[in-house]
Amino acid sequence: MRTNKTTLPALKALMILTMSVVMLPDARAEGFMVTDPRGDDFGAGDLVYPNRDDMDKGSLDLERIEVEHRKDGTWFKVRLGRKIPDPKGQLTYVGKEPLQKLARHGFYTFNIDIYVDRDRVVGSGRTDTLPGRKMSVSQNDAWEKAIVLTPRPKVARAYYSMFLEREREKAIEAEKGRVDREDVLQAQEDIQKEISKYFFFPEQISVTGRTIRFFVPDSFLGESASPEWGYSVLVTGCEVEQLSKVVELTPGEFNLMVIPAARGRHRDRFGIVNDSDGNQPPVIDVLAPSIDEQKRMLSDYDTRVDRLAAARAISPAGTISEGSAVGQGGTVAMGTPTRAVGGSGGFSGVSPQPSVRPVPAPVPVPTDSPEARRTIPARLKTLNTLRDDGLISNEEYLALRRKILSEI
Ligand SMILES: [Ca+2]
Ligand SMILES: [Ca+2]
Repeated sequence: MRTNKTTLPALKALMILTMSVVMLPDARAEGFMVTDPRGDDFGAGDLVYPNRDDMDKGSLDLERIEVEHRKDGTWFKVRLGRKIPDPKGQLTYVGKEPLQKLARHGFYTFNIDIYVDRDRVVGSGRTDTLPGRKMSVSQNDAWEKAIVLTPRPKVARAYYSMFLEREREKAIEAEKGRVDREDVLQAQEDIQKEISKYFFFPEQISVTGRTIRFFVPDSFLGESASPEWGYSVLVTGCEVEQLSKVVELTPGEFNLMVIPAARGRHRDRFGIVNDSDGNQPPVIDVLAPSIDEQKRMLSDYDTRVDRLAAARAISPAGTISEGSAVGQGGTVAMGTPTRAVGGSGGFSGVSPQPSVRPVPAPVPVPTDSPEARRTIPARLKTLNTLRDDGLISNEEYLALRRKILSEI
């Protein structure tokens, strides 16, 4: 390798390899694995699957995650409790188009979010999760990077951008009473940068039986995924078609492709049975050391004070977060600012958030006014691109376009 032809990537790989070997030879070279209890695909205990042919007990049951290191990144291999249904041969619910056109990566029924706590310092990092999960991540495990495995990665990213643009616009208006063109452009640029820094939506994906593999480059994680980091993993049902009811670009209601949960039994939702609370997260399975711990995690929330159920991370090497000795409550404040996105005006919050509460109270925003629509052309442009690339169906295009234009 040490010839004139040595390329930069090769050097980088060599450096990473050398570093890895020094830091943790075996684990880095061979990867690692974590397991989750079987049969706990019921959220806090009382979530039942929608009444549909392609989902049943076991379908979204996380069983294990294997991590394999490769030259330029990490392969995550997740095994579920049942064979993963193929979009091939299925039709969309609305419009009856081939589902495969929209869900191009061999799966369509679930999302897996992995929030990665790299530094293991209590209160250092973000504690929000993507819209629709109705969860936070514990301060103990505040994250630096999020991997979002979803059947339509490009669309998910675009919808999330549009959501943040609108949130940001409202925050700007609340702050200075108007939104100028340069504000919009700046906001768009910031949002793209922030999403790229914090979120990765894998597109190298393969499905075999009940296992799904996906690749995350080192350029995103900074290095190969380490067993010393913390991983908070949430499994949700995927609302693969963004029907008009889901495409609510309204703060507090926007849901990024998650099948919601509601009392009773439904075709298009997860059911909540046994009179358990209707506000529980629609998260079917969470990586946890035991079923009891999962139940505790998912039922520990309080809507009166906007306290969300907080996910706890698993560190495969058992690395305890610095500063967490005091207790498991996850409310100890430490140096680095935390960030929270949901309802708080997006990423722009450069000012440190007090880290006592996982999610700050929403910033009061004005109701829609003629001023609060500057990002509409930008969002319509994004929408046109998605349609032109064949990534969204015509029904989705029309529904979302109507929604955006109705803001005028
Ligand atoms: Ca499980
Ligand atoms: Ca962290």
